[in-house]
Amino acid sequence: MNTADYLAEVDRYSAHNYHPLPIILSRGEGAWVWDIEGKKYLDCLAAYSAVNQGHRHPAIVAAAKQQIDRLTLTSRAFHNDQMGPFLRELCELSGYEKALPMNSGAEAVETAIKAVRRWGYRSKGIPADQAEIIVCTNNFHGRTTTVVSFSTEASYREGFGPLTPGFTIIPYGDAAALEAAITPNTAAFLFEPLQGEGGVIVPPEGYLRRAAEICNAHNVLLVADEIQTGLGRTGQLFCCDWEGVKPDVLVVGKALSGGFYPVSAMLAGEEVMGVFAPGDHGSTFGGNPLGAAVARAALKVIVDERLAERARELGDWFMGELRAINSPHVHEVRGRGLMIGVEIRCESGPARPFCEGLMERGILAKETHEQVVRFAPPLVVEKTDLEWALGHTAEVLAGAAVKA
Ligand code: IF1
Repeated sequence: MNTADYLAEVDRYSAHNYHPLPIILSRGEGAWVWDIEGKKYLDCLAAYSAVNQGHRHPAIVAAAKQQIDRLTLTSRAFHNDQMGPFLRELCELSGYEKALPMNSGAEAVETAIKAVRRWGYRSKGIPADQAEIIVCTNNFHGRTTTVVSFSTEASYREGFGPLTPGFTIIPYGDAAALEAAITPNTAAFLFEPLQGEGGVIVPPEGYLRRAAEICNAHNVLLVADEIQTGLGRTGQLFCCDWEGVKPDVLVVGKALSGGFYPVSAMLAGEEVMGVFAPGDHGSTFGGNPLGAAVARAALKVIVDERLAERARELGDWFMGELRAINSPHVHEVRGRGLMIGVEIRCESGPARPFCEGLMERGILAKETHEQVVRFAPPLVVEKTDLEWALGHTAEVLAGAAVKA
């Protein structure tokens, strides 16, 4: 089969819930992937930051293979010999008392929503079913019905009602709006310390610290969704570290497993995690030994290979170089670490054609919110790889305004 055959097969049998670039990938290694025609691409999406460690990191491959030959799934009806060590290592690394393992990021966000609501009723005295959670415009926290209930992207929620109530939407980056939105029934503030899908939006300096102060002053839990920004992506272990903020609840996923297996978790202290009694919450695969073994290896790679520091050093340099291209089509280059967005001017058309031009040159970058080309390669990317990519990116960004 060739590319056309694969595309026809997917078109025939798959739901059309995505609009992927027309390439069929078949192999990955480090920051590079190959399609079935043998063409090589620098992966500047890293599966939306789930492959921070690079494709098929050998240490994670070894851990996965070893665990596959021992035990893969027990359910939580029984203990296994990987979950305890995984959660200890995750808590020690992140500085939290407890962790609840789940699978997808959305599941971990849902877990946090359940936990903060129950905390609101039991510890803050919010009347039953009156808990409010404050969220931001342009948020992205997953695709479940409750989570899309508070999305400000119509296409993510239109036609999926009835929607879940209990969410208050405020402008992102506006600490005064946060304080104004708090009521006696507010249980938590759920936010991304840097908005990914929202278009790589970096909040104003001091926003994270101010939000933490406001939440603390009003007995509101600060819940950071670091599923995409966490685990080294923005140049710190967690993006909140940029302002020395430690959220009451931290949600992680994606690179937690290095792209091998869906592993996510909600992290908190006993005062929040204690709302869960046996049987209150769970999932078939949450905390399974294969996912735990893989996540242990994935975390070790992040620490041993100093991926957060690499992201910061390479990201600062790469953003400077992107800005120096000085393309007439670029409105702004922004981001932190290796979570970078290049916003294309509206008069130059949408970002997608620029992504297609990059693809033709062997660079995979994905547009977000029409106008932004996202550059988020695996954190193991070599500087020489990025230097190579810069030349091609400069040519694509210098290209004539492209068709809308
Ligand atoms: C898609 C977006 C990125 C996330 C944050 C929770 C989740 C995600 C900050 C849910 C997941 C993924 C989902 C995927 C594309 C991608 C994405 F474009 F959708 F928004 F990265 F920006 N919080 N993001 O970024 O985690 O349940 O997917 O494991 O749904 O299209 P998940």
